[in-house]
Amino acid sequence: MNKENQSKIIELVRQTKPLIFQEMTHEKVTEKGAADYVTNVDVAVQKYLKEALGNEFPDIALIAEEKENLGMDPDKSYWILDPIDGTTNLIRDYHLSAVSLGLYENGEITFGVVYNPFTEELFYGAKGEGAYLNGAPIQVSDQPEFKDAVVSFGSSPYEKNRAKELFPIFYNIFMNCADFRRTGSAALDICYVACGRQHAYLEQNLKPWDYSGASIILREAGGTITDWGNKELPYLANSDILACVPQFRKILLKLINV
Ligand code: LIP
Repeated sequence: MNKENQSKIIELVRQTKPLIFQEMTHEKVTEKGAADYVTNVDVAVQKYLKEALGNEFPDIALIAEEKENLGMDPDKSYWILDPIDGTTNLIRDYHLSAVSLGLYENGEITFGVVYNPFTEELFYGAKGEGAYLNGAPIQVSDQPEFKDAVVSFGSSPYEKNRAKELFPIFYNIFMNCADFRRTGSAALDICYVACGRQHAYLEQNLKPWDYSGASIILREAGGTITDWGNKELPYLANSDILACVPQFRKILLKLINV
């Protein structure tokens, strides 16, 4: 993706801000499942970006959260879009929600944008070209000691049946690090590792649109992201996510797989 097209995409994502604030003035919430919601804001942002990206890049198909995610062919190129990552946060006016967009081509994510219009923070990363926050280069933290690490976790609120297995793992990690965080947005959590605000983020069974856009941002900032078995991410399927600074990968894999 050349620089000119990167700027075009970033501008298209930025243009979701007035639409998001406009749609929030008449917010309508629909429950998709237990603790799983969609709003008119999610739907409007997805419709806008589907049209805008389709006009600019007609050869690239779309995979998106709201009913736009069937028949994924690994040989095709796709935009992988979460119109609002952190929908529960949006509904609660928590200001930790983001538009997350990734470009999937030849089996990998080569470009990603994550934009939080509430904090006016735009993260992006391009394969081999580094990662940026509002235009400034970002790097993961080089913190040496895990006892001083800040770790963020995802509680899988849509699948509370996992809690019995999950929380003992989180307990083990908590007892060995400095402290925990929970933002409620996987895309922002992964970007917060990329810019050094935290050292790791983990969650089970995330959807492609929750993790794809941010994954290239973390990698280009010097971080690592795999599933809980230390395997490459599928991008076109759900996956457990372990995103972290390289120096803590070994201890986290040990604590996860105790
Ligand atoms: C959310 C993720 C979050 C996770 C939630 C949900 P959504 O995405 O960002 O990390 O805990 O279960 O998957 O549904 O707001 O796009």
